[in-house]
Amino acid sequence: MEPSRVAVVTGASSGIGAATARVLARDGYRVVCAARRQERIAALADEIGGIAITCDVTDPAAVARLAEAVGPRLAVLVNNAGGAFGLEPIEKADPEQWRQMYDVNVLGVLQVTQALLPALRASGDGLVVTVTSTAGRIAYEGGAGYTAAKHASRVVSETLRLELCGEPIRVTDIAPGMVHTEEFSTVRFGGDQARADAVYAGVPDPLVAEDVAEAIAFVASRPAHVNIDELVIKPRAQASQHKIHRVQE
Ligand code: 8X3
Repeated sequence: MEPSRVAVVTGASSGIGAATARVLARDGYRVVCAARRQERIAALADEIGGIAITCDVTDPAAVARLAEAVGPRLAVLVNNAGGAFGLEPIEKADPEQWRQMYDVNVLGVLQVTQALLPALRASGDGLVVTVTSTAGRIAYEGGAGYTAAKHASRVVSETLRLELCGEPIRVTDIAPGMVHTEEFSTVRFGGDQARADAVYAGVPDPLVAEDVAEAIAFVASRPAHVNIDELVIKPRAQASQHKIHRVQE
């Protein structure tokens, strides 16, 4: 691969985003690490020889600055920024949390993809990977705000593939199941660590961020004519959303 191939990873400050930035840098990409928390992405960019761009994907001005920093050509965009807020049933759900989830998981993907498509096209071999979730394929109690948003981002990805057919841009939806990252569940439960820990309690080996990052690197390393449409990745202990093997701790 040419050493100058550029990749953008949103939500690169932690978890799957940070792991993906590291793996793509290892594979020879110059990685633009985009996230809101400047200090974290600055340290990551230093570590991997990349570039840190402070960016809230829900802020159009910040996204425009990201596109400007990326420049005229881009090989890989990883739409990873996203998240879940709350686990209340529909009867009690907070519409503001739903709005935030739609904003970051759907409109964020829209805005970043719109801004970077010209550069992806200009590279002659572009790839858009969107990190959705198994939540984009199923429903579970208390999850409607998040699952609805992830279903939407999955459909955005599918539609983009249709719209770009015939152009030199591949489109992939990566759908992880249970991934034990430092922040996903803690953020979902507003910092309640006990509730966050309970999600993974007794699960022998949940996925870790690196498992998903390696899948993204695999997708990116396929020849230009090979489009991996979708990858659903779960730990062996998770046969479905409601069937998870747990051992007594
Ligand atoms: C995370 C998977 O099951 O918490 O995207 O919705 S789940």
